[in-house]
Amino acid sequence: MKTFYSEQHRAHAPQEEFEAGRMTPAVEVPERVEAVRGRMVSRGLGPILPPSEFGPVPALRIHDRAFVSFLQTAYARWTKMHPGVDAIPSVFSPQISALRGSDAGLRENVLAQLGHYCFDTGTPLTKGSWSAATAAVNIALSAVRAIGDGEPAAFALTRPPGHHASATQFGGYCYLNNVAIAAQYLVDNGARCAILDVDYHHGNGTQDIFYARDDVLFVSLHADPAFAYPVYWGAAEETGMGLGEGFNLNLPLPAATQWQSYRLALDTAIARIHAFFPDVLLVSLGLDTFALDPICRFQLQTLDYLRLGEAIAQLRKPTAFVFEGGYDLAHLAENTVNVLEGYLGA
Ligand code: SP5
Ligand code: ZN
Repeated sequence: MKTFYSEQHRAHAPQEEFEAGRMTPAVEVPERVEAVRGRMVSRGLGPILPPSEFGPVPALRIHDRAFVSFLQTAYARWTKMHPGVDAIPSVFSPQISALRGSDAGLRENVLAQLGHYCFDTGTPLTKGSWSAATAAVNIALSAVRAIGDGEPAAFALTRPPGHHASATQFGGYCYLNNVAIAAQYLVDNGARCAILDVDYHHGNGTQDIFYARDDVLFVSLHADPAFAYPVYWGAAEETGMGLGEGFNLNLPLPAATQWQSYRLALDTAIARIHAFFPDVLLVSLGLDTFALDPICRFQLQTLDYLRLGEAIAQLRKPTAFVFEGGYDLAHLAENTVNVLEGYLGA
């Protein structure tokens, strides 16, 4: 299996995020991807290749142009006012009903824009965030291009992750939605695709991007938003709208979910994907369902990830795995590679 990777991710190395009233050490750190890369090499899972350069157009098929140019330029503008600190919003844009016709703040003020284009305080915009985020997009695109060129499977070893980023907002450690951009690239090249999101957190950005569409199926297994981030999205009642009604499937699960019940939900997900007859499967591969994950509350074990890979392989579709969350540095690499080995061995 071809893995796509770039060392450009290291430019994005936030030290701290703001959560529950205080600064806490960042968990979405460069060591994550370096650990996975190391294990891909030691397990001999195939070549690790640099991404191709796709330019700005594929990301703009998904993201709002003003949002993208904000991400590109915001840190340089922010740092003039706040040298040496990462950009985290401290004020959030009012609901439209509360705006009295003036968007002056939004046009002029980087702080106002930050609270408009970002939806949480856990996703610092650093000096290197834009550079790393664009490399991640190229990695995801390279993986789906490899699929288009006939590879049965590919692994996009991306960071920062992407599935929380919508067309117009970043958050949840995500800036550009790697998997959504890759899916749109496939659609633009005539392929029908489904996205299976197995990250612990609901992929609210991906859901939002495809919510009114019937040409990309989004299926997500995640912690119930009643108790878990991103809290505003991920309920079972969110089934799509308009043309997209029935093409969004959320399978929220309780705290302490173990493999036995996870597997039942996974069977539901796989049946829905099967009925959609995709040409290509994209997997938002988060490993934060692991029992020892420091910020999550599921109970999957290391060997369960082999079974997860095998279950995905049952679909018998060309598959691009796109890396998302997973924060237990001691086991992340083994768990990730187990999914891929389970898939390849099935
Ligand atoms: C890609 C991805 O996995 N993003 C996750 C973003 C989660 N950010 C907020 C986490 C808040 C978790 N609070 C739990 C505290 C446990 N001590
Ligand atoms: Zn996650």
